[in-house]
Amino acid sequence: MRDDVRANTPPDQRSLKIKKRKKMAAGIPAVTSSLKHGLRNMGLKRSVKTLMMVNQQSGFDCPGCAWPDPEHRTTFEFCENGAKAVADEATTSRVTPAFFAKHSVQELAEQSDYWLNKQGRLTHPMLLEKDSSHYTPVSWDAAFQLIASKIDSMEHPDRSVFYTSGRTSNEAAFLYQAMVRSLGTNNLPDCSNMCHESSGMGLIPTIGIGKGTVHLDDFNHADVIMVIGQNPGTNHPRMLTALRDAKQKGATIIHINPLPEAGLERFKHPQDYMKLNFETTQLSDFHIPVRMGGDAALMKGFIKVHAEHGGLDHSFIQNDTEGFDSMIEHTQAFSWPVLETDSGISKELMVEVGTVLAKSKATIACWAMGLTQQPNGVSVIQEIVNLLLMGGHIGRPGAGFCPVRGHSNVQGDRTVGIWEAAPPDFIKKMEDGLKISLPKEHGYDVVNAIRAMRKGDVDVFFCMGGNFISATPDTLATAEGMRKVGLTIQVSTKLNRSHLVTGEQALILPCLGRTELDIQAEGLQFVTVENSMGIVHQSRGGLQPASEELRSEPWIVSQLASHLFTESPLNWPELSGNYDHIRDLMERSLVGFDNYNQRVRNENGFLLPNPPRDSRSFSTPTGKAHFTIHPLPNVTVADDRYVMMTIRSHDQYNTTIYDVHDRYRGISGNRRIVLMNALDMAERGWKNRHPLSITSHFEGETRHAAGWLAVAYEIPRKNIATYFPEANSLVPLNSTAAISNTPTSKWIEVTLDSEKSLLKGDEEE
Ligand SMILES: Nc1nc2c(c(=O)[nH]1)N[C@H]1C(S)=C(S)[C@@H](COP(=O)(O)OP(=O)(O)OC[C@H]3O[C@@H](n4cnc5c(=O)[nH]c(N)nc54)[C@H](O)[C@@H]3O)O[C@H]1N2
Ligand SMILES: Nc1nc2c(c(=O)[nH]1)N[C@H]1C(S)=C(S)[C@@H](COP(=O)(O)OP(=O)(O)OC[C@H]3O[C@@H](n4cnc5c(=O)[nH]c(N)nc54)[C@H](O)[C@@H]3O)O[C@H]1N2
Ligand SMILES: [Mo]
Repeated sequence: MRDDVRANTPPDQRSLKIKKRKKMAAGIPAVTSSLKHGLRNMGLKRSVKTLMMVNQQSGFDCPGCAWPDPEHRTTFEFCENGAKAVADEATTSRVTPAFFAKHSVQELAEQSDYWLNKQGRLTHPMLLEKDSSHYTPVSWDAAFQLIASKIDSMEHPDRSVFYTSGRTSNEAAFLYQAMVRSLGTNNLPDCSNMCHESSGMGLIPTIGIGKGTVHLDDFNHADVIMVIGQNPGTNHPRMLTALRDAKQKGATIIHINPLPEAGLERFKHPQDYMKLNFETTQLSDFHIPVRMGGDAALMKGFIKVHAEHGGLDHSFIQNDTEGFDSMIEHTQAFSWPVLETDSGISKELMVEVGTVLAKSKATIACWAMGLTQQPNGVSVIQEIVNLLLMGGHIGRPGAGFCPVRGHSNVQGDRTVGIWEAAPPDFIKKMEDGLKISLPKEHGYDVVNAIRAMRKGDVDVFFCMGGNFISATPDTLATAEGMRKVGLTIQVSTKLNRSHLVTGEQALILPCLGRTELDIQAEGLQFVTVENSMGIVHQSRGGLQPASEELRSEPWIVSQLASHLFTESPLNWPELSGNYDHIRDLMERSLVGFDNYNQRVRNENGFLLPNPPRDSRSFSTPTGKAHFTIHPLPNVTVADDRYVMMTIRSHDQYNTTIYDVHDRYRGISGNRRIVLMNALDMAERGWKNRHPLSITSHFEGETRHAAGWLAVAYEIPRKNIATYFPEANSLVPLNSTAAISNTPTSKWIEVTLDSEKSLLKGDEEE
């Protein structure tokens, strides 16, 4: 019966409304939208109480994104979308055992992601037995016994896989990886594999660290800030404040994106209304509507201009880098017509902007998924490294690299050991700290974990947060793999599709969220997180937990570990009784965490070491920063094909759909839409709302999804955009970026076909 559970998001049949897209981000609509979501989910008193704690030194870290907090904070240190993320967790609705008794898994699987999330917080551990139609309550102890017995009966520890999403605290993530590695496997895939993996893989060999090299204050000293493949108005709204401040101090902002995303055109800080300041700031000086995948050609164009216009930091190039001459020689060989065709940008614009870059005394490059989820995600980031190294834009005020992280603690999780391919020196230090011998062979990343499931090689699949089935590529293929697993376990706060597309047996373990009080054996606890700029700080919730049956993530790990290991040098239950004990263990097992318990109690936390930023030193094998050489990716597709990117709307947090609107892009009422160039539509005689089906093509295979509506939009020709996760069934599992193995969610070759009308009347607005 469970075999026909739908793995995809059912089409939302509500009628699509199309308005002109917005040019300005934030402002009054943002204030009303935060309030609306707060009031709807939490009521007035709880909204005020909760929102006043967000990102305060004594409050909790916003689960919205990983953008850092300023040292001097206002009472309202959150944005519209952070407020939505908080309201979503602090909702007063509940998913109880009675709810699961009423609805079969099959029934729930037919609901949309929006509906599932709206049902509220999970309250009890629940078990789905083999061949049964309903989840039933289970005790925590019985749940741990079931997992332990399954793990015990495995032929090899590598038949278990442990996924992590990026909201998990440092303490929980550290204990979790210690448990998994003690078990004898490095199968630790995480959301990073689908997110900024390409950034890490691009930066480690070139500058010796897989993280950004700027402080928030660097934005106040930059001449030029590039924002590449990123939509901060929606996904990192507080970044707009930093850009506005930089702009007011004279920085030039260059926005490189196939779409003209709202926040970068005009920005109005919502808090300015309270100061009766009604002016808006134009943020970007240049919008470069690069065609999808064209950034490598664009960067090569900038490098050529840079080389011709001077602005080279000769002593830095000479003393601290390698490979400059061959990189320049290689880049000069690309002709302008080739660079123009591949980037979709004229030589004039490349020269104009390249000249601005060449003159800059301090440049920051920011980027996100528009680059990392491309087939050439790693090498295009290394082209940015080439560009910035030429001018010595690293390790000095106002300059450096800023990969803008997504999940609020995704960077911290990696720092403390959530890494399927951790290097030997990291494992060695971990072994010394834990006094346990750990496996050395690399484990599965996300894509390889799915492949292993499909081959029947996985008996136990444990998810520390996230929504694996909806976040991963190739939904139907992943669902097929998931159903071959013996036991799947989800540690979650909210109901999602991963609770409905499961292994033979499935467990839901409900946990505390960021907003909630966390009381353990030795009293009230706080956790710590690391933001996008390497600052580790505290986070403490203040709300009563959504149910008495909720447990903290560190407690869940320590209890499971106690059931798994009869003998262990670690006293697991004691560790989670007081998180200071976990932090002491982390101090011994990780680099950069000296006096952890003391330093993290500083008001603004502490900074992790970052050699390129702190001392312009590079932990590469040669001790120097490296210029690298890359061919141009092939961005040309057959005449009848389009290239599709899958992006976020303004009303979602990854797979969590808050509502069916995308305010800035002027779209509401339906998420199964295809943004398309008006000329491409005209060529096929299509108008707004024209019904379509999409077929993706990869290595001779096709994947098909029906029930989409065309929307004319400012997007380069032959490029189209759809929303994640609806379009994930079209992303081929094997289509991944070279080296990082990240699914190419921003580069999917597709054909489009007319469908019979889904709606009455196809009239245009
Ligand atoms: N409110 C909210 N906040 C979030 C999230 C959320 O879902 N909702 N998600 C969080 C997470 S985990 C992450 S990783 C971040 C994601 O933050 P973003 O990376 O901003 O998210 P996407 O919507 O994937 O947008 C990618 C951008 O890349 C552009 N793009 C696509 N292809 C190309 C290309 O070839 N070249 C260039 N130059 N640009 C391209 C798209 O037009 C789009 O503007 O946000 C985090 N914050
Ligand atoms: N096509 C396409 N696919 C993509 C992307 C894309 O741009 N396009 N983006 C990729 C990116 S960048 C990312 S990061 C991944 C995201 O992948 P995931 O991190 O796996 O997905 P989320 O949607 O963020 O996970 C949401 C779920 O997390 C649970 N949750 C929320 N808070 C907590 C908590 O505090 N603790 C625990 N234990 N659980 C919690 C809730 O149950 C919620 O339903 O998706 C990737 N997939
Ligand atoms: Mo992400």
